[in-house]
Amino acid sequence: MKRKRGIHLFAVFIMGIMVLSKMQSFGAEGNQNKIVLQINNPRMIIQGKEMEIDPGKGTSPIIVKNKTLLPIRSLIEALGGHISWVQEEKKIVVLLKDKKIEMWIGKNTTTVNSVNKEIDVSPQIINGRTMIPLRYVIENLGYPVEWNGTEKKIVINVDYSPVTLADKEAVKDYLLKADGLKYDLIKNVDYKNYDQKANLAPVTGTFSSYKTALEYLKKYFKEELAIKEMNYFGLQPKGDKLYKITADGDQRYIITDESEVKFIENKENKKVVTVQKFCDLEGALNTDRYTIEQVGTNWIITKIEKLSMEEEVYFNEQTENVSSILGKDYIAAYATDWDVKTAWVEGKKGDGVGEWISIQGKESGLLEVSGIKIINGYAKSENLYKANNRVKKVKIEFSDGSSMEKEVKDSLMDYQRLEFGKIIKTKFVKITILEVYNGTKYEDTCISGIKFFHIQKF
Ligand SMILES: [Ca+2]
Ligand SMILES: [Ca+2]
Repeated sequence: MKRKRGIHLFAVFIMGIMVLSKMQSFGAEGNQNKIVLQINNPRMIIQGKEMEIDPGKGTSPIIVKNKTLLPIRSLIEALGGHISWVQEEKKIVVLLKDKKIEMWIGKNTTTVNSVNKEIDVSPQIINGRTMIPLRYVIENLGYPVEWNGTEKKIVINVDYSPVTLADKEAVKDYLLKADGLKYDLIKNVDYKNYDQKANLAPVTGTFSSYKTALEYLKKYFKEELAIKEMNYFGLQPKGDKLYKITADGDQRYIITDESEVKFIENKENKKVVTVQKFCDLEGALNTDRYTIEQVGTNWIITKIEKLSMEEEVYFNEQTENVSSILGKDYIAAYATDWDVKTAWVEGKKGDGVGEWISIQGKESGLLEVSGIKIINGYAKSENLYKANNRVKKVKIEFSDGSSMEKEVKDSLMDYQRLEFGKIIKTKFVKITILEVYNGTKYEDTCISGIKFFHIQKF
């Protein structure tokens, strides 16, 4: 799902040279996701393509009372929108996606989706051309605008599609759907088989019960696939916990956490709200910050910033050592085999305190690791989970000599995150059992899954 940003840079660079006399630094910023304009320059770059702002007329953007004005038709049309002119009223109507902006020549009142808004510099006719305040229109369409005063350059970020939402609840709902736009595009796809849909981002949502979650999935998949989706991590229907289904590209998963969407910041008379999105791959926290602006009665996502990205990491030619096993069906490799139905089970008499598993790569290879994801206990079924011991506290050791102790929750089928709080470069990760939750039947301490993750901060 990563955009290919580099591909058009060379072409843009060449165009940049062609117009070098006018626009010294156009090329560098004229990338695929941006629109670049400059005061007194009749040309602009739209998503890698250079074109005239006002074809055949040579009109350039100008500044009036600190606001940039220009003929805006080409720009709006290049964005996929439409402009109309109502002669009787001297009215300009801008339409783009679900946005409608009405402006009148010489008037300081406008409407944005039928809500009246004041504008400090009105549209005006200069030298026979209709000049429109750029920032006002673009920002109300939901795109952020940057102004570079030194180069008198305007950069519009069109890296994403602005999303308009009715209210805070809709914002929350949208963010819970993590990949809302893609989801909308593909939800009607008829998946012929399970594997085929694995590369798509199909379904997200939060549900109060297993049943409602399953009903939801059944809208998009055949019943058999919906059940398979629910069982992806061996989850069984269990009580009334909140079921959250979310998706990220090639993986789906179900977790039972509460919603993490929080409105964490309020400023400018509550017009801007910053929200953190958690995009949870087995509990991964790929954190984005969404800036939501309230425009009239609408909430518009105007900015998305990536704060951190988490990915799973593995030792090169990874191997496992353990202090003991219960038998050949409970070997060390079952802790790291990606199968929640298999487990490493220690083989010592008693609860296995002091038993350990060590995971390492080949010889000198260092892994940069930010934490461990662990599936506690024997997760094959709820009964087996309860019957056997789970780890409660572990010691984690690294090849640099450092170590830490971590509590592990007694929680079935979660990839629990044990974060180190920093990146550790290590040749091995050794996990020693310090305390256990006792099983109802056996003194065998089990771990069904261990993965490592690396967090990149931006
Ligand atoms: Ca396993
Ligand atoms: Ca034991």
